[in-house]
Amino acid sequence: MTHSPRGRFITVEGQDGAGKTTNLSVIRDTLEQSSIQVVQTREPGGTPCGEALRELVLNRRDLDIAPTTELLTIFAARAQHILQVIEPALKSGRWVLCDRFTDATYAYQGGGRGISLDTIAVLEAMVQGTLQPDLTLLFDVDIDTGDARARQRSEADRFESEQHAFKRAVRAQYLALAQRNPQRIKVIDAAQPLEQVVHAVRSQVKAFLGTVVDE
Ligand code: T5A
Repeated sequence: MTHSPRGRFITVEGQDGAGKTTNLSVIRDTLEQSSIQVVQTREPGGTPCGEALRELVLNRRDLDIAPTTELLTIFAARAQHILQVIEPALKSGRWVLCDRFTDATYAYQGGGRGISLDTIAVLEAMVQGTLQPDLTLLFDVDIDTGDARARQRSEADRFESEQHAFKRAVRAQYLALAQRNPQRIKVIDAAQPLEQVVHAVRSQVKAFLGTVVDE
């Protein structure tokens, strides 16, 4: 019996309104042009249970949700997502393209809410074991531009309604993560016109494909 090689795990990250969602199709197209089967998903969410938990943490403005409750809810959704979607896809040789993953937890719950990064690391180890993305594209943009773009797209959720200081801390934490993990996290200057962002995204994905083919 032959086994397919394990798939690769690609995540996109960034502040609200940075342009992640817009560029998911660019990443997907670039992979599919190389005949790679892609499972596209998102966090929080990606399973029926995870989507219900997403609704709770993003949109239930009527509830007073403590930071620890928010953190545990996001990891609860992640546990379900890994079990039902991410691991089965990777094991079957498909690639997983995920709109946000645990870097977002470090940025929003760590940077934004001020939860200790060590606490997040404990939950990360418990829920993920050794699972980590192989490539992360971090869309970085100044906060005013991100806010303006997010506003033009939809009504603000619980995170988009946060103050400037929260958003500054989120961005700073994302950039710190990129500095600590330069092999995995590639920063895209998302303040550029869309055409240039798309070009940068394609280049990063092709460079990553080159490393996979060369293995
Ligand atoms: N969260 C998530 C946590 O707190 N912890 C966690 O662990 C996780 C996983 C999820 C929220 O949950 C939080 C963080 C988030 O607040 P989400 O679904 O990721 O939210 O966010 P969305 O609301 O779907 O999307 P974003 O607000 O993040 O925006 P995007 O996807 O970055 O931006 P996008 O692509 O929708 O673009 C916004 C607008 O800008 C335009 C687009 O056309 C669109 O209209 N645009 C550009 N315009 C000009 N130039 C460019 N270069 C442009 N790029 C995009």
